[in-house]
Amino acid sequence: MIELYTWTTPNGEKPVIMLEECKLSYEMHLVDIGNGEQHSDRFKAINANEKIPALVDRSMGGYSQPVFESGAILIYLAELTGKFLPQSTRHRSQCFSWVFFQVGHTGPMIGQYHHFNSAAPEKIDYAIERYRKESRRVLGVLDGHLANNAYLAGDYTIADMMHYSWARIGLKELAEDGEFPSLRRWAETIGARPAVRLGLEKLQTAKDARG
Ligand SMILES: N[C@@H](CCC(=O)N[C@@H](CS)C(=O)NCC(=O)O)C(=O)O
Repeated sequence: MIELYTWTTPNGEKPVIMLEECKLSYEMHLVDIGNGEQHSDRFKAINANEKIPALVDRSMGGYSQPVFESGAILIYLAELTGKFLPQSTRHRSQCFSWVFFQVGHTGPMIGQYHHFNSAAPEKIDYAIERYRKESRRVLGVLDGHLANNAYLAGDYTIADMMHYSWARIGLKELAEDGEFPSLRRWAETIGARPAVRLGLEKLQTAKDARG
């Protein structure tokens, strides 16, 4: 059985989407990061970095496989199932380029923008402007690529799953009406996928059940 440790955040949504896309059975364990549950000894044993998401695969026979970092989790599941990761080195490396672009740029820039603009106790104009500008640049990079491509790396892959939740937030918080049209078209396509809808619904239902 696969155990997923997650929460209702953009990084936490990615593995739920992938698990649903792969039709794998899994147990969802919510880790309320607002309450500091990511710092518990039990969770630290799974992810020493004390952040969601993390996964433990107990279906490996003699041992349990812990995996942390959303990118590593999606690659693990793609290798396990043979799905959503191209086979050829050429196409696989394109997919990894966009996966790592998400890990290094899309997530951190939009995440920092969101933090400084909406959560920080003090308004620091320099930080807000720095991350606003860089986030918008990243949204532009994605939009430019998607103007000529249906998905980020050939067919629908883990690169798209890595980006979906962050793109949704970026478009909501950082884009003017009608801006980044190709990214919007792509986000609507991904958001309409039954597995994406089901995964996000399950995650929200699990959180609501916690009260
Ligand atoms: N690069 C990591 C980022 C993970 C991350 O930042 N998780 C956040 C939630 S989206 C978290 O656990 N925050 C709690 C904390 O920082 O204490 C990944 O992609 O998995």
